[in-house]
Amino acid sequence: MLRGPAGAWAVLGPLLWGCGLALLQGGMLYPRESRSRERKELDGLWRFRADFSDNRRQGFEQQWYRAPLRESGPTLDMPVPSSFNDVGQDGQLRSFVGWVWYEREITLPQRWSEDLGMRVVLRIGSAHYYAIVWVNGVHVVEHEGGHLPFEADVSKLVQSGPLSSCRITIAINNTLSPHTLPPGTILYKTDPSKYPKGYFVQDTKFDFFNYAGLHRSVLLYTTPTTYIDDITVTTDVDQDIGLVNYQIVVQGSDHFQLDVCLLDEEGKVVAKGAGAQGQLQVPSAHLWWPYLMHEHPAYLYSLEVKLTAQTAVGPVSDFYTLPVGIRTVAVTESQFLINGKPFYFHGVNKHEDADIRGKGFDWPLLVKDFNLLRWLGANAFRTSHYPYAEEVLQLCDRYGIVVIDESPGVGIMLVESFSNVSLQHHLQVMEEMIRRDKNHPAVVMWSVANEPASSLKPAGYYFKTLIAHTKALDPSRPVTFVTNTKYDADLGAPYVDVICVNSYYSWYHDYGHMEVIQLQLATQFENWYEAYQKPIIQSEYGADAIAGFHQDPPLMFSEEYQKGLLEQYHVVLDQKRKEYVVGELIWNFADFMTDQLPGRMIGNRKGIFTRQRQPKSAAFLLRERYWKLANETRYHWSAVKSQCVGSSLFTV
Ligand code: BDP
Repeated sequence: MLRGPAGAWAVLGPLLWGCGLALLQGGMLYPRESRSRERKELDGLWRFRADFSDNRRQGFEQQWYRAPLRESGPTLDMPVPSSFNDVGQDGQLRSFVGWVWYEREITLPQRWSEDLGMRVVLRIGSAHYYAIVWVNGVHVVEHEGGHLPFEADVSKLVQSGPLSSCRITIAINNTLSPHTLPPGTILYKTDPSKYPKGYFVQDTKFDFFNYAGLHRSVLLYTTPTTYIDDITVTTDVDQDIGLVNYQIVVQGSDHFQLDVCLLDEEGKVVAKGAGAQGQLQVPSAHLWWPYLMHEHPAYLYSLEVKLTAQTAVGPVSDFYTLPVGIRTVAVTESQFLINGKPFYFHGVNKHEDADIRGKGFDWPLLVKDFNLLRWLGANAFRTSHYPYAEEVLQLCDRYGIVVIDESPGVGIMLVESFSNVSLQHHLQVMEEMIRRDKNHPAVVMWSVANEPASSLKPAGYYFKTLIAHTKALDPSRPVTFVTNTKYDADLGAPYVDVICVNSYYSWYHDYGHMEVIQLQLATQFENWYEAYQKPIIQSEYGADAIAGFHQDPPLMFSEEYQKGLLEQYHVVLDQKRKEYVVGELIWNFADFMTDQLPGRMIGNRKGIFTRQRQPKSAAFLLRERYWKLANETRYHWSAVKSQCVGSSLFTV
């Protein structure tokens, strides 16, 4: 109802879903500069207008994309990347539901519009939730889903006339329906004694604020017209030989030559190959090890790909360099193995969330978060509850922070959200996510969902199909979803490789009674293991604490209670990790914004850091614990490494 250009969403949505996976063509390589590729970032101030008209469709009725936005009414300055919600003083804009319009006029380098051998691509890193894009008033692309990138080849538009400027208009709708990911419902409140005419609210079943807007960079980049479209790398190890299997897709010509070259961190060539697919062998390979597991974690090689082709406009070359980590991942009945060694996940769950910018990408925030993770001794996190920015995964590759990469399948509660329409879309999202993230060594497992209503009847078929499809797309990684359903009622659990279970003992039940945690947690683990004989990760546990609230004896919401609850969990985790528990991820790394609810005091306060990234008492507790755990599980460690942040906690 709120979505479409005169109802186009209602028509387009199902059309897209109907076509399903066949629609997804082409690669989604991260736009890197190279000798043949340039990029122009369009971050900064954009013009912005929210369509407050009753049906939210005035922008389509008046075709706001046809002329500069300022000509159809007043506009605001809006920073990109950022959520639009928290940058202003307007409460109505903060909670706005419907279409918002972004616009930016840019000047292109003359070469870009004149060189017909150049391909110009517009790439949008994330537009939450549904986006329609026009360039100079011409519709170029639409995309559903707020956490994954999409692109349009705009060469013809920028090369079609004397124009050196170009106007990009993006309409974005944040409305969530039972078939979106995450799902939501628009509730119309029709009692005239309580609500004004046409009153509605967006209802969701997930616990974070539905921030919206252009959350990641928008950019233009170039490639030659014959170009490297996709690269897929998988790795293996045979004795001490690293095996790098590669597959390259080229677009634009059938007559081309491909040369690949693998360089080590010193820039020395260690292997060479030719052709669209093959295997490179690296004797005495440096493996990619997680942070704190090895004296040289996160070793990255560089795969340099060179394409040469004959085209109508003459010979062309394209160059792309991909970081490659050589490592293996495997799961046994009771272990998670990286490079054949048992790996214990000791880390966090995160959110993309911060003051003012909401879910907008921000380098200082990102670097701060990684410095905190390393200070903490965390070796892993889950991208709860959606795929994070590509730059986040790049830093994980570089620092050795292991990732459970999660889809936006959070809050799947309604029976309708298990329908074929929803499933089809979920399959497509998994395809987009794997296409984007498949080459990151840091990503060791896919999570297709968080806390779905997996005891509902259709959940069995839904998860069986979803997980089988995910495995078919990427046979090299285990697949899971995160559950809070009882072990004997969960219809999706039979299909996962690792059981990821969330529990909040003595927080959402038995409030204030920390003395019951050990019994309840031990029972939880024993039940799950007996039922499935699969390794288990405690994928969430925690308690709210308002930073600076102190109570002794501990009371809920105090720092002491949060700490005390964690300590109770740790007793049992220490017993069960000797058997089959392979990880613990605290909920949450930092406090984060949610909808307004009686149980939420300006957001969720289960962070061990505040939203401003300052530690609560629990952060120091976890720091001690994680460094202790790291001491137990490192391999081939010959010396104390001074470059390790917090290395004073390391023993030799
Ligand atoms: C879990 C959810 C997470 C919530 C957390 C909580 O997975 O998104 O924020 O509970 O209630 O069930 O704090």
